[in-house]
Amino acid sequence: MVLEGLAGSLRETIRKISRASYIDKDTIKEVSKELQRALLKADVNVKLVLELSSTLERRATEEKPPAGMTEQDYMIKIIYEELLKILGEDSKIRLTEQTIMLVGLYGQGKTTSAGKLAKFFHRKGLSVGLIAADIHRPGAYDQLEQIARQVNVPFYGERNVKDPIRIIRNGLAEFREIKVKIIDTSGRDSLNQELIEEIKGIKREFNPDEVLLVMDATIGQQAGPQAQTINEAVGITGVIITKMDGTGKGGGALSAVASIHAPVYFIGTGEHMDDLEVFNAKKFLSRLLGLGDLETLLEAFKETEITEEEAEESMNRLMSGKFNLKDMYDIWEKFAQPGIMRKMFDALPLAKMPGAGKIGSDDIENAQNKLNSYRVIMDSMTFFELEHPEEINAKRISRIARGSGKDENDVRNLLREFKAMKNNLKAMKGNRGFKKLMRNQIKAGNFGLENIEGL
Ligand SMILES: Nc1nc2c(ncn2[C@@H]2O[C@H](COP(=O)(O)OP(=O)(O)OP(=O)(O)O)[C@@H](O)[C@H]2O)c(=O)[nH]1
Ligand SMILES: [Mg+2]
Repeated sequence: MVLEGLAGSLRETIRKISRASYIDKDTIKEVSKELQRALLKADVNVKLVLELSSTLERRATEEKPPAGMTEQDYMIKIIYEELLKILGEDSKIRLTEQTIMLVGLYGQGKTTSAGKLAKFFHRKGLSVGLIAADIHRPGAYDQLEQIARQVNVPFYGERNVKDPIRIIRNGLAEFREIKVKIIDTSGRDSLNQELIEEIKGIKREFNPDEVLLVMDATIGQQAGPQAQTINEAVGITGVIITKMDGTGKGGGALSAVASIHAPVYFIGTGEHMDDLEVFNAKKFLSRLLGLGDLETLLEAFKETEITEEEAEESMNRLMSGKFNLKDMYDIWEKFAQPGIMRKMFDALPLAKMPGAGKIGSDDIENAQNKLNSYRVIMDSMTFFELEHPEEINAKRISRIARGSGKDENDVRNLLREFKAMKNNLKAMKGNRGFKKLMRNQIKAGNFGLENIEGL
C-alpha cells in the first residue's frame, strides 16, 4: 500500500508521544523534527512540511488541552488536525444529474477511473453514459468502449475523429436522457501547452459540473506543480487518487492535493472496476496514524468535559472538609459512568498496544468493577450513612454488606479509601498549590482515589 512508510514513522512518533511522561519544549521540538523527517522521506513537499511543523510547534506550545484530555492526547490531536488540513475537508461527490470531465497526465488512470465511476453511479441508481474524448492515444476508443460494456453502461465515441469538442457535443446530445455523463480526455507524458489548450477548450465549451483530476498515488514531487498548472487552466473541483494499492511514497500526491485545495473524492485501489473507494479524509488519516476511530474518541472526551464552574464547585466541596460519601458518590455518578471509560478505551487502540504505557484492558476492567462495586455498596447505605460515614459501625457494615450482596470486607475497603481520601484532603487544606492541582484534576476528570492518595 502506498504511504506505508509514512504510516510506519507516524505511528512510531505517536507511540512516543503517548509514552512520554510529560510534554515540554524539548518533546515538542523532537516530535516536530521527527515529523519533518518522516514527511520529507515520504516525498511531501518541503514548504508544506515546514509549514506543518511550525504550526505544530506553535500550537503545542500555546494551546492547552481541554478538560478531560491529557497533554499527550492533545498533542496527537494537533498532529491529526494539521495532517487533516493537507487532505482537505471531507466532501462527497453529489449523487445528482451532472457532467463530469476527467483530466490528468498519461497513464494516471483516467480511462479506468471513468469506468469505475460509471459503475459507482450506476449502482447508486443513476443512469450513466461514457464519452470517449481522448483523440490522441491509439486504442483509447476501444479501451473505453470495452470498459463501458464491462460495467454495462452506454458508450459514445467517434472513431478517427480528431475534434474532441465535436465528439463531446454529439455525445452529450445522444445522452440527453442520461443523468451522469462522464467524459474521458487525453493525457500526455508530460505537461504541455497542447494538452492545456485541449482541456481548456473542453472546459470553456461545456463547463462541466465536475472537473476531476486523476492522479497516480505513486507520482513524485512533480505532481504538485503539474496539478497547479492544470488547476489554473480548468479549475479542478475534485481529485481521484489511483493506484493506492501500489508501492510508493505517496507524499507527492498528498502535496499536490494540498496545493490545489480540492477534495479527494475517491481512491483507486486496483485495476478492477470495483476497486474504487469513496474517500473519507478523517477515516483515512486515522487509519494511517493507527488511531482507530479518533472521532469516537473525541466524542467520548466531550461527554466527560465539564465547565470551569462545575470544576470550581466540586473543588470547593472537596476542600470544605465537609466532604462525605455522598459527594464521592455524586462524583462517581457524574464522571465515572460505565460506558464512558469503555468508549474511550475502544476508541484508543493505542492503549491496547504492548508497551504503549497506557491503560490496559485489565486496568479498565478493574477500575470499572471497583467503581461499580462501590456504587452498589453505596446504594445500600441510608442517607444518614452517606452523609455521616464516621457513624458506620460494625452492625451497619454487616447490614450494608447483606443489602448489597457484597463482602463485609468490601464495605470496609470502601470506607478505608474514603477515609484516606478525606484525610489527604484535610491535610492539604489551605495549600494553594494543591488547590490548583485539584482543580486541574477535577477538570481532567481524574477522580481515581489512587490519584489523591498518592500525593
Ligand atoms: N493497480 C492499479 N492499477 C490501476 C489503477 N487505476 C488504473 N490502473 C492501471 O493503470 C494503467 C493506466 O490506466 P488508464 O486508465 O489507461 O490511464 P489513463 O490515464 O487513461 O492513460 P492515458 O489514456 O494513456 O492517458 C492501466 O493498466 C490500469 O489498469 C489502480 O487504482 N490500481
Ligand atoms: Mg485513457
